[in-house]
Amino acid sequence: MRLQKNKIEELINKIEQYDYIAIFRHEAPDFDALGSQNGLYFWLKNNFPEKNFFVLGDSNTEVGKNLFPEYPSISDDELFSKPFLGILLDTSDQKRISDRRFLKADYKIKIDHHPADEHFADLEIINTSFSAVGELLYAILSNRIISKKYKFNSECAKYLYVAIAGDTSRFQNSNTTYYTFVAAAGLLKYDFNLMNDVYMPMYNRTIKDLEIEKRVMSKYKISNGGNVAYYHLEKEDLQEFNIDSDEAKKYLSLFTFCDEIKVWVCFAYDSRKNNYRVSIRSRDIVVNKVANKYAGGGHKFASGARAKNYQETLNIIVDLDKEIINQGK
Ligand SMILES: [Mn+2]
Repeated sequence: MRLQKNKIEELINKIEQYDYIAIFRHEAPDFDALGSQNGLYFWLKNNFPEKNFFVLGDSNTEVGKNLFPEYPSISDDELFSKPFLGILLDTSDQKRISDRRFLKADYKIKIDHHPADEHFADLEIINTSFSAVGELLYAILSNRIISKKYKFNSECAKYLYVAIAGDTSRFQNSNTTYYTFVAAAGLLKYDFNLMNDVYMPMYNRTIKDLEIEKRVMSKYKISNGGNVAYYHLEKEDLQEFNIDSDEAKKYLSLFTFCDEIKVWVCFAYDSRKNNYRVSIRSRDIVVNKVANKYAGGGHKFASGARAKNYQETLNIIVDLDKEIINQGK
């Protein structure tokens, strides 16, 4: 059973019960976090026009700049002094939830596809077999319990599609399943244009991007073991191109299809935290064990971590080389 009926019933009961509903997601959001958040928002707004919905989280993100609406910041009076339902998306551990005021929610519902180490919501709908929370939300909202009473709309469909395309790297990653395509097919029944409304705003490239790619290509190194490619984007690089450490990892996709490279890593200097943001990708090497060792975690083939300094970034590469041998690859 992919979805538990009683949990879907509980979810819709709570949505019906509360007049104030706030949707949260993780910090440094990706397309799944923002896509599922916006998708759910437009679904709720369309089906419950009389209720008040709030989209929360840091707004200083470059991800999908022209794709997602800007939301006004929310004062304590507007929402947080009232009993509200908090819906938490795409976040396995509560310290990564953007906007700490989720703690004030009267009732918390977590909807996620990451393996869960901690439980912090009153209702948790977690299933790691879904490629994206966008796919999980599609399955929930199109389930008969809900769909016999409530409707999808194209705005919601577009954003859930964005969420799925993001977490599967456009249906290329191994997390893509038969059900992922069922969801994508279901969403494409609605009125949005794949190229103009989805892929162009998601992957729009500028000449600056080409210049950063040139920099990454000139800087990347191969590990001593020969299996890991990695690049550092230092403070000066990021300043020169005026990008932050969040954006640096998007150039990892340059390495995806090189079969001599089994794991590829981006180290981006984070001036705010004075350390390196680490992003690790692979096709079939499990990398989240190494990420866990360095204050991180995530999916089996796509993880994030933190390195205290340059030396520690090199230690991570040594660990990944060992891990590849341990896994017999
Ligand atoms: Mn996700």
